[in-house]
Amino acid sequence: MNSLINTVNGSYSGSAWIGLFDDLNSWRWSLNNAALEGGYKRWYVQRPVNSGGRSLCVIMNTYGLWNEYPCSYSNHLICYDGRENVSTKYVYVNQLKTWTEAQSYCREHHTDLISIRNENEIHKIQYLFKKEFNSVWIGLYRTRSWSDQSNSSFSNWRTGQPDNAGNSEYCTAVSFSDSGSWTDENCNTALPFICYSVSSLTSSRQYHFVNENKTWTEAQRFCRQNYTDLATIDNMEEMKSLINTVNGSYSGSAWIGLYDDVNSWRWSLEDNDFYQEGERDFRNFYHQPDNYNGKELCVYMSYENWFDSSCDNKYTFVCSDGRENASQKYIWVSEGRTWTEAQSYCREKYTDLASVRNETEHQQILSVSLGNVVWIGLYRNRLWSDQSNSSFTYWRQMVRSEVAQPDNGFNIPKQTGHQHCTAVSLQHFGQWTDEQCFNSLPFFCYSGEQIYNNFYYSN
Ligand SMILES: [Ca+2]
Ligand SMILES: [Ca+2]
Ligand SMILES: [Ca+2]
Repeated sequence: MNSLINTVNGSYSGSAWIGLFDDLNSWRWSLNNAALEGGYKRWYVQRPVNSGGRSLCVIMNTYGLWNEYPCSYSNHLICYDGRENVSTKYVYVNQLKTWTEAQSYCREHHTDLISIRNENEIHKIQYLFKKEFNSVWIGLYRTRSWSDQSNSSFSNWRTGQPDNAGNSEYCTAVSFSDSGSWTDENCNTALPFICYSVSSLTSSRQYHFVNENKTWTEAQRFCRQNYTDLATIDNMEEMKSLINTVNGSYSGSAWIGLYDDVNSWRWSLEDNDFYQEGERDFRNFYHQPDNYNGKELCVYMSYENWFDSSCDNKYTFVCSDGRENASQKYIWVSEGRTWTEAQSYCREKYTDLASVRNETEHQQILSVSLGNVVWIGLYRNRLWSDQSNSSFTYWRQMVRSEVAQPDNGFNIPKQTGHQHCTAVSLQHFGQWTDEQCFNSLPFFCYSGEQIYNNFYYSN
């Protein structure tokens, strides 16, 4: 925070954006940190709005309906007990606690705060309401998110903030008139902003080679317990430094933190206000996605059906135009382009590649594209175990008869479609291959964190 304030150095005394925002779709259950999105919901109102700016926890009323509620208020609670030898699965706790205190209490005495995944579970706990007539904490909560998906929990709110004035303040600004304290503001306000970059000079990522055979998940657990995480690699310098830790002592394959999650689809158009609850999750895949050759990270529509496909294929595409004076909502572009080229074209001329939020839009897009194969805005990236967003890759290229990596086990019996984790191949200069995650391999951890202290003020 001090380093950020120094960047501006007194040259500006208003407010400027930082990366913290409030995502209304980010509800999670305390138990296993399971995401609510796409699951069973019982909201009292159509959609929570974070009224008051601090309503990031959830109470259930006597009718079993849910409502957002400030986490620092006190309520009774219901714990869930998942232990095998326990006969009472749901325990009403007749004590007043804040949400965090309630979570600690349940974790200490039982398993966790209650999760509710279907109507049946509501029926099971209804008798608890008949006895008591208070609202109770349930395990549903969320936290504000950082733009770079980092999980910093530091905050520096000004007194009385965040307040979500007018239920329209979901982004965060630093106020330089008030020694850098934070306020929540309407995201559509135009303000100067602060970016950051990570300079390799300030990177303190130390790699550690662990010469024990483990599955990818076991290796991840080991690294998180003993270091920071499985290795993330940002550039060729770091790749060299990682190889040097082996120092010729091993010449096979070893895990790094990169993996492929076939459910990590996102829309090119990210605007939160554009999607109502559940609308990000509309899909119409047909026997897909299968990531058939390991490179299928973009989605096209062919008639009714969606397919994942290599982003380098050239297809016609559908842009969306969200501007107020737009004459058409969807525009079919009949020229074949790669997915990335199509995205650039749509962003330049209209708003973005088309998102499909429901069956009505699905039909509208079908009708403008006249039955052609078209790219839509759905895509994904491989992910790093530590959630860093490094886009560096060092895949093994095609050599003679070997297929280029990643290949998702293309043409290898029993492996086709099952290679979701990434290994460094030390016999091949450290180049990467995708492998089955349950293979047992040595692995690379890292310790230390990137120090994000290069701030840039937009002025
Ligand atoms: Ca505010
Ligand atoms: Ca496919
Ligand atoms: Ca492979």
